[in-house]
Amino acid sequence: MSKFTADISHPRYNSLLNRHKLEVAANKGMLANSAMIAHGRGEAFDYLLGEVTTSNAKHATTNALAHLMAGKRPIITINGNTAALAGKELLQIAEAIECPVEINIFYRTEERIASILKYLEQLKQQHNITTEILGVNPDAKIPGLEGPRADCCSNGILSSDVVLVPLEDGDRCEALVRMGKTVIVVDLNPMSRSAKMASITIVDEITRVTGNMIDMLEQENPPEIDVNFVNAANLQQSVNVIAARYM
Ligand code: PTJ
Repeated sequence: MSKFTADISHPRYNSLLNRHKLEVAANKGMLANSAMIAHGRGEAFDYLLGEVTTSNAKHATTNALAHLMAGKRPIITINGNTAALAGKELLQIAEAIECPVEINIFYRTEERIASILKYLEQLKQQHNITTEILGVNPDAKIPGLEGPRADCCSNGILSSDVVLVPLEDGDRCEALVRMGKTVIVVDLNPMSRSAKMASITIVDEITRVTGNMIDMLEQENPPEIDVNFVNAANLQQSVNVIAARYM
């Protein structure tokens, strides 16, 4: 496996670092075969957005965090890509808002679950995190989905009221919305089905989102729910940012 050698002054440092994190995770067996394709699609949209957190994305992040903090049974789900890119930060956010995380992968194999679990347990130890990790022994199904992608935990996703599902598949996002949950998606593509289906879509790169959430959690004033938030308008703002950059 190649060693990460890029200099922090490199203009594409973060992009190169994220690619390296995925390379390492792939070697550990954490990722789906199509993980790099999904990441490449994300990178393409990030390039169009200017590789920065736009003001509407920041607002969506604030609103999402406020909903998670106000939830009765919030949950943060972690798949292969998000474990690799932002596993530590997602665990830290869950610790701060006192909710569990659930490993919830689209291309489910027991080998991948075990590999992701091992990685997250190591992060917990290294960073003194006590957050519970669910998802290893699913005992429930997300209604309306077929096969292993429906698997979930009754004390996790199934009974949650607010669910953060970064880089989620459109079908599963739709099924969670049908269950009446507040579904928060992170997706760089403002036109994806997940982005359109979710209650709140953060059109931003997952490592920037988790960094922003951690900054917000460290601030004195807690984030506030925006009762007037309209997700379609938020998505349109991201599309407008892209259009304005290339006109
Ligand atoms: O670990 P698994 O089995 O759950 O599989 C995870 C992937 C991501 C492979 C799986 O969920 C998948 O195939 O996802 P999709 O349907 O390709 O959707 C991924 C979406 O995430 C795309 O719309 C990308 O634009 C977006 N995306 C990719 N990388 C990032 C991202 N959004 C934010 N930050 C990223 N780093």
